[in-house]
Amino acid sequence: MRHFTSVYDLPNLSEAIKSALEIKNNPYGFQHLGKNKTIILIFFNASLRTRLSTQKAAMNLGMNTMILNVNQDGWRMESEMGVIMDGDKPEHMREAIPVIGRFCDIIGVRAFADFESKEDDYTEKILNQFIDYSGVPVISMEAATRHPLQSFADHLTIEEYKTKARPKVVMTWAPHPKSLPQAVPNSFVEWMRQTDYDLVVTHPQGYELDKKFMGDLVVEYDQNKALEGADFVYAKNWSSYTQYGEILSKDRSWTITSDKMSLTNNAKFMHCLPVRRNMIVTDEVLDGPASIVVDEAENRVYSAQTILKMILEG
Ligand code: SN0
Repeated sequence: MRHFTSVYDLPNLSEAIKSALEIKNNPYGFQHLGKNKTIILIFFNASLRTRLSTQKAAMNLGMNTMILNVNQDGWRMESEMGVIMDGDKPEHMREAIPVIGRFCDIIGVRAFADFESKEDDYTEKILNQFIDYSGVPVISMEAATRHPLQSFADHLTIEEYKTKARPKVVMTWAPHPKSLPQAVPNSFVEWMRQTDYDLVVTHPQGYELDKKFMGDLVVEYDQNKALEGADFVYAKNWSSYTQYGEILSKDRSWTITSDKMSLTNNAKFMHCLPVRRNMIVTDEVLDGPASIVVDEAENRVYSAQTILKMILEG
């Protein structure tokens, strides 16, 4: 594996899960791999878990880490080719990326969808420039259309908590005040479809995800019906894909409450965080015994470490 941008980059998903569980049991067992190796983490957007867990994963492997917050500490970067650079962006990615590549062995990139162009977002314009110009392996720390390190941690968490071979996993849209990317739900669905779970997706009309991720999965538009018998409830907001970036609903009858959870098979509640309390989920559910969001976040370390280890092993 050279780059990691989606589940399809893994040579074998169940082996990767096994490896993550081994690393979790023995996190410092592979320190020799990272000696004198450097990872640079580039952030075009804010981060808490991704930044700290990826840095921790790199440290566990004996690597050095450098972090650049592009829009705060760096020059503003131009990404268009052929432009006359007479505006407010002094640096072009075409040079910046190969320069960064000379300073490190692996690059992690976070570049969310910015909703200015659906085409630029869905062709992963920024992430692909890093792949094309850096000369080193690139890992996605949430790009425009996917968040594979999150999905890997989510999968690992379900494997740890499941009490039957084929649990019912329900991904539900929930309301939010802002326009959020589709990366987390796209990636979660894509990842779950690689495993034999009973996956159900529920959302209001107009929130259909790109077919590329959904495949032939049929949406259940009735959230209560979807939640019946669920073993895991994975809540997430996203903005519309078809009416790109728009908020079509803030309907709080979709908020995950104790009443909604009582429809399930004593389900565990999951969310990638940060989570808007009493919009996405009530305090009662989030602070109650069903919530496994902190364990899920901890697994971000082991998912990142598994990927970095595979890349270091070449
Ligand atoms: C990001 C998203 O893709 O939904 C990152 C999730 C891991 N979430 C947000 O940007 C939340 C921002 C907010 O205002 O709640």
